[in-house]
Amino acid sequence: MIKRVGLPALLSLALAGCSMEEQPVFEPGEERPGGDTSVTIAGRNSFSMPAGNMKVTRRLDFNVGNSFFRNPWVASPSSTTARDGLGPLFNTNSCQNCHIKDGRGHAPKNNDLNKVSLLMRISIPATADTDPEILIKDGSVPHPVYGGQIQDFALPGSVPEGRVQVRYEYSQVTLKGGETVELRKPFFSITDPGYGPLPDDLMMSARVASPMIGLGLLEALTDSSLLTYEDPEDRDGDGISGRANRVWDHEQGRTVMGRFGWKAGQPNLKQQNAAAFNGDMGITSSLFAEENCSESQKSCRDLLTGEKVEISDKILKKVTFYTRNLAVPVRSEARNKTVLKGKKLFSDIGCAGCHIPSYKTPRLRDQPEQSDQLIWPYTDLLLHDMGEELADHRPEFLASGVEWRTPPLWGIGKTHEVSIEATFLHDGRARTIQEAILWHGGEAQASRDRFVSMEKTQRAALLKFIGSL
Ligand code: HEC
Ligand code: HEC
Ligand SMILES: [Ca+2]
Ligand SMILES: [Ca+2]
Ligand SMILES: [Ca+2]
Repeated sequence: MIKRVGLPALLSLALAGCSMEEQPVFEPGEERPGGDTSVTIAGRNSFSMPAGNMKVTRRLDFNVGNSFFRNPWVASPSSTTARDGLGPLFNTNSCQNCHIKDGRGHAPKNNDLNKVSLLMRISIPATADTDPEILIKDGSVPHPVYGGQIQDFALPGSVPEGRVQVRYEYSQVTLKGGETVELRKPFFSITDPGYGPLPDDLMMSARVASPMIGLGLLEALTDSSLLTYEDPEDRDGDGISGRANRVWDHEQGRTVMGRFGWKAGQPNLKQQNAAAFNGDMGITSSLFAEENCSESQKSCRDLLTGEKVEISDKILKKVTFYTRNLAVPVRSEARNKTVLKGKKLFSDIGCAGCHIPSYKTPRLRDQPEQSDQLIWPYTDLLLHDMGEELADHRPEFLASGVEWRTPPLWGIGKTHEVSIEATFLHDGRARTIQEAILWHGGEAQASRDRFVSMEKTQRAALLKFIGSL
């Protein structure tokens, strides 16, 4: 595993210059980022395969989970009783509409966000009167009428909560050698509010759907293997702190480490999935039995059927099995010389300080696929201050308005094979991997600056390495 580059290491590197340059080395196993779960695959289905080490008998469950992830849910009552209960308020009618081909979503090109694989979380500032219980369990204060998320669709008879609009401002960055890169920064607003005016101090956080591969392996990691990278006071002086989010586990009824979502606001896949069914599709479950419309959203309330659990525990379990077992593709170019050069630069300039290359999963009795695997996700799942430019100014549990969870980079090179429209970063502002790097600020400012001031050939090697993941 590549060690984190501390300040002394960075200094000695700078002093050593080129003369002492070590040879980049291939590490055993790194071509199979998901260990034995990895699969050899390219093209549109790159993110849609079951874990390579899954027994045939378990594939049936994977396929059932897949059908509930992919197929549209419908309004109840309906003859399709296994998949009814959609709405009254919702963002779209299937998981796959946002997680396109099990990959990520994208930001809109034009002004109209409806039918785009992005969602808008909302909240209002906490005050002295805020019930502390709300902050402990929700992580932020929901709007009293609109809740914690804008649902921009509604069943006939009810009304959507609004339309999410975006406008971009463009700027240029000049890299060493004179090449320029255009960046675009999104500015979001909500128009046509369906349930009364929204306050001026509404906090908004636009989020693009994230890719679904390798999630069961990240869930399997022990807290302690991740917490070793926490350094909230930056005691090792490398400019990188990093701390875990602490979020509410609804099943256990206590606060635990957060792992999923762009701010690590969800503790595990079951809860993340149940929250998605409820928040994004209006499907209630034993975990989230309340529909996503508030008391004052009368046209929504009037349509409620009284059905408390629209997705059964049995089906939620299959969907969760599915989301745990989507395979990470094998890296075909992991031994390429330029790729290995880029890999070394990735650690030399500090990228690997947050995008931690590898871990071992523990032995797991009930999850043979994820058990005992050497994995290469390139994340620490911790929160980092990423600077003002990326800030959403909306807290989520311990995550402040400038903090984001380091996203895994495995499979990222296949993003555009899976969906040509896919975009990077939490709000999808980056159209390319290079743009995503150039937006890094805060704790990542120093490594971003070193990327800008590299020779063009070095930058190309670094990008080729990331493209090979
Ligand atoms: C409206 C678009 C949308 C729909 C529909 C949707 N998701 Fe998501 N999904 C997202 C976004 C956005 C995130 C990141 C959420 C965050 O940052 O809090 C996400 C995150 C996730 C994650 C965590 C991924 C990670 O790396 O942390 C899982 C798992 C997931 N969704 C599963 C589902 C399932 C299952 C469904 C269907 C019930 C679903 N999603 C439907 C947009 C969507
Ligand atoms: C201080 C921690 C940190 C460092 C250092 C860092 N990153 Fe990141 N990286 C992040 C976080 C956090 C995000 C997500 C930010 C967001 O979505 O707003 C991210 C996002 C990315 C993405 C986009 C991922 C996606 O799924 O959209 C890429 C690519 C990336 N980083 C590459 C790099 C490279 C290359 C370097 C070195 C030049 C680097 N990172 C250094 C924390 C870091
Ligand atoms: Ca419903
Ligand atoms: Ca809402
Ligand atoms: Ca540090």
